[in-house]
Amino acid sequence: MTAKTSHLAHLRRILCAIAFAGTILASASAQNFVDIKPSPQQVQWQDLEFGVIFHFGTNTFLNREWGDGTASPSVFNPTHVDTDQWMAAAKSAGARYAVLVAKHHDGFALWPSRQTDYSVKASPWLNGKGDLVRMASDSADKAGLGFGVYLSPWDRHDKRYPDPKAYDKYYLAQLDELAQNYGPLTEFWIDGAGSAGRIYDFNTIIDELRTYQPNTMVFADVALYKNADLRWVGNENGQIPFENWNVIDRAGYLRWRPVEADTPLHRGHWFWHPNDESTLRSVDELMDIYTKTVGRGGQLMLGLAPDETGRLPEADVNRLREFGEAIHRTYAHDLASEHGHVEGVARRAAIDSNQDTFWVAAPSHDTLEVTFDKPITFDRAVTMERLNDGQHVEEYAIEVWRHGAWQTLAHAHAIGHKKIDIFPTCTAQRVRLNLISTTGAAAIREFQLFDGTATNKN
Ligand code: FUL
Repeated sequence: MTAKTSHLAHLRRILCAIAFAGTILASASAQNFVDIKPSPQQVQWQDLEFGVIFHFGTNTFLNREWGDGTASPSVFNPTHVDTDQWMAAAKSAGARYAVLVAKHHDGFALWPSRQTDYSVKASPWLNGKGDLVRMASDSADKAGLGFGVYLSPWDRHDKRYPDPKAYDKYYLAQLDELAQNYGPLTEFWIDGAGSAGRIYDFNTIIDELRTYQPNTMVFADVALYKNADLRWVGNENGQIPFENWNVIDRAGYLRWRPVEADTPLHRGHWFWHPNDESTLRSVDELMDIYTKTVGRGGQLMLGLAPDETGRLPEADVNRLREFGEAIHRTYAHDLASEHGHVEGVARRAAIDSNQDTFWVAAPSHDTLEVTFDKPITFDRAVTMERLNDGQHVEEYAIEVWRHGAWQTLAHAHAIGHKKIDIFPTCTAQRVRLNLISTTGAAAIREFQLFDGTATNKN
């Protein structure tokens, strides 16, 4: 090596070292909470707000919540499966997509999987020619709903389960069938129940899923799979009991992972049970759940259970419709957009009842004051942040001008996708959203005001 080449090699080494340090620095700075943004698919998914999940299988016929995997396929024999009815009912409640439990913990597959004998193929239903995943996805399509599947990792039937390698292969092959044959999947649900302590090769499994379904949002408990797109709220009561930040930290690994809160329409029951009318949630309970899930910036995933005939019980259908009507009635008249005035054109975008437009507030702190020609009476506010560039509001208040001062109606930290604040009914002529503290410039899609009590009085 000449002096010249060794000098060049030295220079190259230095440049490499600088580039390497730069990469480390760049990734270190990317690990700043405020820099984490959602993917376009996550933005789209968060706008869906409300989905339903259908549980139907051998448990439906055996009055059980968890099958042990020994039920004979002959028990699965619904007489009038009507997936159009399921989807119409979900739609009437206001749901925008439906997830089908394609395989629950009992291991019984609701589609004619080539990977096992334990499926609808072995049942008397439609002489073993039925495919419930096909029927449900077709009906969801027809109803204009997105479609997704749940494939339980915990499998109490399959004899490969004790052997992680063999079972992961089986699971992946089943997932392949679901990912390749039923159209685009809005969401793929990985349930953590029964899997404590078990390690699955989800990195490989999900890589495979993404090959065929690049836009599917993967839901999982953070403890089970940390690279999923969505996270479990941590309870099944239908509430988000914390300030809802979309970015979470898993030991220094920051990621945008919006929350989904799953809860069944029948308290404590995911599957249908005979004589179970008393567990059916009331409209008031459902509205409370809506406020505490969608109204806290998360996704509501409501569990629905067809009965042994394969239809949703009439009482459930009616309740879903009533729930949809109550949401509609409560949020029908946005007083801010109908009667409010704001200063300047830019602010108008936050009170135009159009989620596609938004107002960009000044960095760190700003206010949005809405004035009215006559006092308005209202009991709730709906505020939405545009999350495409991250979640920026750190502290805010909703205030009214009374007796010469601003008085607080609601005060909290996170707004996120959507925040519903309910307070004692109040009459005022000046109302404001006070962005007390924001990181960078917050973008507000909507600031809406409603009188929920008036609209629900009839
Ligand atoms: C849980 C399961 O154990 C329940 O049976 C149900 O499927 C629910 C949605 O998730 O973890």
